[in-house]
Amino acid sequence: QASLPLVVNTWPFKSAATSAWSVLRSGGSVLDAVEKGCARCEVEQCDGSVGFGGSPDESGETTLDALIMNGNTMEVGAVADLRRIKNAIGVARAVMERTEHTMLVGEAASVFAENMGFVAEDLTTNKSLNIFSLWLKGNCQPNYRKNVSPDASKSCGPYRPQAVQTQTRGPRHVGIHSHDTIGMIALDQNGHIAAGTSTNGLNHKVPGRVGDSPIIGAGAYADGSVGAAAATGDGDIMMRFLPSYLAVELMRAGADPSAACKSAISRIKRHYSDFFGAVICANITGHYGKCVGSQIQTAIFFFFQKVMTQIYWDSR
Ligand code: SD4
Repeated sequence: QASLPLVVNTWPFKSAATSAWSVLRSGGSVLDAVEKGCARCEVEQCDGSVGFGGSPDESGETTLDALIMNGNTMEVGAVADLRRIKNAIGVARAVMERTEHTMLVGEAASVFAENMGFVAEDLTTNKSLNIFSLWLKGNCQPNYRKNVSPDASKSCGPYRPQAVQTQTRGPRHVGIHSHDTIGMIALDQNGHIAAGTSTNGLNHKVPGRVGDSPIIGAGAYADGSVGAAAATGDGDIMMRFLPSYLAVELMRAGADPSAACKSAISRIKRHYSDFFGAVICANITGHYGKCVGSQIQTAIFFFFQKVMTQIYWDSR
């Protein structure tokens, strides 16, 4: 199974894998591969969940989260709640390479990006407007709020807190078509490894919401002496468990990539049995694995088939 170099990513985003692959084949770095691969999805708006024009929040705006990590230098760049800039993974890389910081967020991150030469554009599209207006017509049910008053739950915010708890969150909000972040791992023949993510988060999220994807150790993690991992799924739950970090640490302790992914998912399922998500792992010898966690039995098979795209280049 092991073969180097290696590109592994979540979901059947083949053109992203192909882009990353061609970078490695032409001698490019693993960072370039991850950036190009994820950027390809940002341009193609993979599954509507990566890049512009997807997942409008409660105010109709699309905001982006992304992360890139160099497993050999342990440098990281991340951007969260990014507005008006399409190339979130590029901005994440600029945070890593053009600042001493690790993460920038929100409006200030967008201003930083503009200063770095990224073009400011409206991330809204007809599709995102349509998703948003359908939601408005459905009385703006607050998908991700709890403890809101019944009245408030039937009108668009601002939502008022209330003593009586209204459980609004449930499996209906998570599933194969509402969570399709790209998470990517690239490994070259010299043992260089990098990981990254890019997403537009969740439909109808509360403005300002940041998911797991840009959180180091949650959305992705890489360590050049061990391997890397990346996650996709219900970020509000996943980020509580740092599954990518956990998977890398398990591989460090000797677990093979499949077992490491499985343990990272099991840790979450112990607390949230209806959680939906997946982790992909690769070690520096080029072995890789995946694990999908879901209560939606009918979705597992479908999801399982499609969760990972991998391309090898056999140098022989
Ligand atoms: C998030 N984890 O923002 C992301 C969404 C996702 O596959 O993974 N989609 O919660």
